[in-house]
Amino acid sequence: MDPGHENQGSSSCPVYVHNPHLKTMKEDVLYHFNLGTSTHNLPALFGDVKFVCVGGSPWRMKSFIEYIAGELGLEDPKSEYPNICAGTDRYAMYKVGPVLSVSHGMGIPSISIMLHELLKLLHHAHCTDVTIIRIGTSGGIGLEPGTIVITKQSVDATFLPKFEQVILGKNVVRSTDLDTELAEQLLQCSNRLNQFKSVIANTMCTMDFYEGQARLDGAFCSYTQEDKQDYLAKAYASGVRNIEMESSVFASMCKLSGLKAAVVCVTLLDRQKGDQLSGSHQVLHDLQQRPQILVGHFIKTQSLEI
Ligand code: R2B
Ligand code: URA
Repeated sequence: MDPGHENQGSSSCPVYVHNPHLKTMKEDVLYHFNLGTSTHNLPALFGDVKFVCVGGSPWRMKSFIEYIAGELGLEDPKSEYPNICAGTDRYAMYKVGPVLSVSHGMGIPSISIMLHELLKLLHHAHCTDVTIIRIGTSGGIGLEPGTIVITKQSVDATFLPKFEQVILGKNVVRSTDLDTELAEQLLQCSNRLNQFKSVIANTMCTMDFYEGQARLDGAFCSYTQEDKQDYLAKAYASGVRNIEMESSVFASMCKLSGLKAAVVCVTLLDRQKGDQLSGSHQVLHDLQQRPQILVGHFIKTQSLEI
């Protein structure tokens, strides 16, 4: 089913799932969130969600909800934002007004499990017109550290815009298209903010942080410094400006569900100049605030229009 077609002419877009088996189930247990359709009133808890932000670390996603609460003037007088998934330590989830903030851990398998349950949660809650943004960190190529990359296309380690997964022993290839209009809006937002540089470019999504990203500092390495530089130069020539570990499956799953999706990652270092993240804790912490500042500003401007 093509979500775009089904919705033509309609003003609100639901969150699609494509699984006939779900209808036959008496209840749906969202195990890794410790939530479920029989135990929780998902429409009452989540029906008003319009923006979902996901990011690797539980701590960062809590800090994001505190930040966005301030931006939207929705601060809790006690300033306490409970973790909605407190019954499990797999993922953390926070909500303020129309904004949901969820952690996804590191790598494709971790974010993929989280997204299956998140997309079902939004579907069961009857949410409509949801925008979802991954805020994260990455290694840059040929960019000043601290630059934000808003992903145009998420590409694999051969620089192709696709996500491949083995299902029933067969390779299934899915598209990694993201919303071009949303990317452009985020770039304009960054330009208006004028606090740091942002670019729209391709993001390479890898299965590993070390050899998968051509690092020379892992426990194993079978290539030379020249091989590494050659690979990064080829990535750069193909339009890649940053490398991270979740964007491909994020883009492919959000597209299948008909959500407007974007990936906003800060570059922590220039990979052509090094591999180790040796900046001070404070510097790295400050850089990690940038995607949150940009997306916070974007949500604020959009909320004023709702
Ligand atoms: C960026 O940073 C993490 C690795 O340090 C990984 O989750 C990613 O995509
Ligand atoms: N995250 C990555 O995946 N790679 C980096 O180099 C930095 C952060």
